[in-house]
Amino acid sequence: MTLETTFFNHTFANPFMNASGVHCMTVSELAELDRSSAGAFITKSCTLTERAGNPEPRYFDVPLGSINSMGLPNLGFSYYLDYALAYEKENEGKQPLFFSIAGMSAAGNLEMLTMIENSAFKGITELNLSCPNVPGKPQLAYDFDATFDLLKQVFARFTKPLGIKLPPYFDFAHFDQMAAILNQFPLTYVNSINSIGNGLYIDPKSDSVVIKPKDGFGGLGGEYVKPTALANVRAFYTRLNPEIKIIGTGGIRNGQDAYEHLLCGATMLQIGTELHKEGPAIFDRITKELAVIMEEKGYDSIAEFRGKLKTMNE
Ligand code: RRO
Repeated sequence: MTLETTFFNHTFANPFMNASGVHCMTVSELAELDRSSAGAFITKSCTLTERAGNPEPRYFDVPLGSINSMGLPNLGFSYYLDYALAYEKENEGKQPLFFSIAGMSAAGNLEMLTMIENSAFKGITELNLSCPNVPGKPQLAYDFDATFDLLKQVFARFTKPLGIKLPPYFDFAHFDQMAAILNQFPLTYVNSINSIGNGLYIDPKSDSVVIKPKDGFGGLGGEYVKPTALANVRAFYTRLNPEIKIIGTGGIRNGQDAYEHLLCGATMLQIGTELHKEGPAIFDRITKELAVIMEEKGYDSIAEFRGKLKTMNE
């Protein structure tokens, strides 16, 4: 029995990764992910220049998940590109690195992509179109025309492997429209979902919000979001060209959650809220739990059940 997963011409030991933003801001956090049992890992979404992000408290664990309004704090594009190039030099032949960018404008994204294109970077770039937390900046992927225009410009200059991080959608019309746009581009993957934007959590004792930015509004993660994440993974798996793989993110806390994302069609799996709660040791626990479920069901590999969700009309 194996959890090995082939994605972008590479066989990863297992499908698990961190979700960008969790445990990946600094070189020392990234080194901990590298030493963990995760099959791969990704850097914090970055901007051209360093950002302090929103005022604290800006991340809060709640009983059914988390709420955050980090506001894109990061150490700047060059910090992560320098790390990525050094990592690749030291780890030739190891699994490719995922590199997340989230420009403050289309021009910022195109500038970072041009620098990645012209660098020696050999890994996979994730373009985050779904940060819900920068005051005054709506999530780009909720604007279908702007998403199409940006991807057109991106693929006119960028030839390395590229995936995009999407927000959750909640209507079949939106799944259809977004899939029709994405199918026009040679994307390596689509990552669904980012946090459910702009939730509001109230502390019952104090009658107060629990994070400071945006009067308490923030992106939801964890148990709250799993059904929405599974729906988005399934909706894109059944609509996108098969060359475009799906990374499933949202509400993965245990082996069963991971198994469900794989049944819906995900190839790689990312963990945010639960990684924040447990630290990188989660990857040991969850790989074992997934292996136990596969054994109970008689599967030797993920490929045997990926995408094979049953519906009631068959
Ligand atoms: O930094 C953040 O506030 C943040 C980002 Br960029 C994102 O993509 N998703 C999220 O929940 N928080």
